[in-house]
Amino acid sequence: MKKSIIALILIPLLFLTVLPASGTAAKEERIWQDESIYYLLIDRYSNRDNSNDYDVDVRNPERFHGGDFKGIIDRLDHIEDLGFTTIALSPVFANGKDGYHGYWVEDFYETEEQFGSIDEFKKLVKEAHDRDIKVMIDFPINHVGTSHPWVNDPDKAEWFIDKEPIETEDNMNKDWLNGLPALNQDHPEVKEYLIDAANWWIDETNIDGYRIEGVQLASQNFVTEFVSAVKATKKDFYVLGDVWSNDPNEIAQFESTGIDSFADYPSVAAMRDSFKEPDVAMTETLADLETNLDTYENPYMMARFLDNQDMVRFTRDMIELNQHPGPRWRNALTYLFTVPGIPIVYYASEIAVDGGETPDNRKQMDFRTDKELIEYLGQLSSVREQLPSLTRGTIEVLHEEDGFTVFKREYEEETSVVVINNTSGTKDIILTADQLEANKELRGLLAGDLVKSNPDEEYHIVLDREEAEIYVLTDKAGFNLTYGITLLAVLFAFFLFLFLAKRRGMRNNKD
Ligand SMILES: [Ca+2]
Ligand SMILES: [Ca+2]
Repeated sequence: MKKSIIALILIPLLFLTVLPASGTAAKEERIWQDESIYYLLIDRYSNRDNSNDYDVDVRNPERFHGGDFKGIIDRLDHIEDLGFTTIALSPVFANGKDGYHGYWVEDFYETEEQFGSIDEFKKLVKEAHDRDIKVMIDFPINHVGTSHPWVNDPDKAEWFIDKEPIETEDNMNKDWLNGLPALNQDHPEVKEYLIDAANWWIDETNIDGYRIEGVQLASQNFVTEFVSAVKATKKDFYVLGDVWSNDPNEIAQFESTGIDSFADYPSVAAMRDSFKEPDVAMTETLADLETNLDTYENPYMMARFLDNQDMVRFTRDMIELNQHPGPRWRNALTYLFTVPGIPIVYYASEIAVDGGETPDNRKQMDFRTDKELIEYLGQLSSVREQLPSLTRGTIEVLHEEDGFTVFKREYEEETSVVVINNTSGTKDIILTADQLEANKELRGLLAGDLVKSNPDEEYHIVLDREEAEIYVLTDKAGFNLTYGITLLAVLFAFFLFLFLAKRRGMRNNKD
């Protein structure tokens, strides 16, 4: 029959019109610079086993609150919803009394009994891996707790540099290090012990990385040997270093140790200033970005963050200015997730938790609050995962004015454009053919905005106050769409004609 022949021709044509347009780079194997890290304090995250709450006082911020490995396992859904690809944990090792933060180690071969058993920890790693989430832990290389048996062992006197308080930079607030015995890492037995223990945890539990605090306090020969040893133990093993400095040149000096990533302390202050309120020029923040690209050997591996367990929480900056934290965090996170570098988000950022100086910045996680930021982070993570240009691409700032920022990322065939309107009014911008390839379209992946290049080969982007959008440049679907609509109209007219003809025929028969 004529009707079915036409349908057979038309239907495949219709399908062709809805095929996705090209423009995104081919999916490649995940590398560390593609990761996004969620850092949490085990004790403050989730308590799902009361049988290990031996010395807990939830009203005292300087004591254990009861969080454990089982609690984290039960919250893996939450972390997966946020889209993080790596979880970083505070130290898991057995600690002395009130060592809730994990830095008062008394045994490098045992888990802290209040966090759970090593089997529970292994289960946590396995369940995270089953969800394609990596797990890294803090490995304290510089100090042990005062209750560590070595401290009072006369045979181990040379294992320590001294037992005097360690002076640290005041602004970094490393209070728990003060008074801790410092290890003599150049002593061959100490070096061997720490490296053996680090390798043992990798072999035993299959973790994916270590975070090292206070790299600048350590023997650099030791750090170099430590890093090369752990990297030889597991393929793609990752080491993140914390150098407490606001000077990029000082941090860059430690790149020769082989550490993969460094916490980007120098960028934090300007970034917080840029996003704690609207209408602030991004000049300094964008200059920091440029400095990173110029200074570091691996700028794309710099670990970028807005706050951590040693800082006043970012939310506090907003509250002090009577700003609503939601939009502030959304814009800041959009920036953090779309510029070169690995984002590290400190737990409870997703609920915009407030907190002052340590230990007030280590509050108990609350899972029963507002979901707004949680959903946004999930979306942001998914866009970052979809677009390799955001983690691997070049960056070019196209526009910046008082918090309205537009930048372009390019990787292989993929071009993305990030627009952040961190101002108190609607903003628009015209991107010209010399900034962006003409005759294509920009597809927004956060809010679903669509911008086509106009007859003058320009893209006119309009964004509401405090909103952000991440666009990917794709071939115009416009022609296909019009074609599809036309085909649908033709089909509809055809069937309508058949229907009317049939009805007319029936009527004629009746007559
Ligand atoms: Ca517990
Ligand atoms: Ca203990």
